[in-house]
Amino acid sequence: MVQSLLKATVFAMLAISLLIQPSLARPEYMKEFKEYPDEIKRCTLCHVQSSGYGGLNPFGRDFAAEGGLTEKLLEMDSDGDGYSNGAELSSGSLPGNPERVDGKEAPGFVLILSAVVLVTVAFVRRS
Ligand SMILES: [Ca+2]
Repeated sequence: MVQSLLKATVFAMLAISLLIQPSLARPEYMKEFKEYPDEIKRCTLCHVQSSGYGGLNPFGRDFAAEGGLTEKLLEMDSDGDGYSNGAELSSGSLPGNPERVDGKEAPGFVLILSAVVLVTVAFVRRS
């Protein structure tokens, strides 16, 4: 039983390390947003997930294309939800996620972790 649990733990750690990519968020970019509410100051401002997995969201791609927080970027509606990036930033909304209304993280990390736990439990039961 202990050996099975050890195998399952090693398997789970390997799975997590393969699924999670390092974050590409850079603190120097966040300096451009210092006048905005704290709710938007997170990796998911520009990335699909807080882990950096999934790449840039629509706002992150537009930010990169503009080379920074420009007036044009503030007037754009990167996520297509009908609100300009500037309006969303000022209200504490993430402009790269049309479903986000209060700055909550994307559920990606939780889903990945849940999948790893389920696979680990299945592995232990099979052993
Ligand atoms: Ca928008």
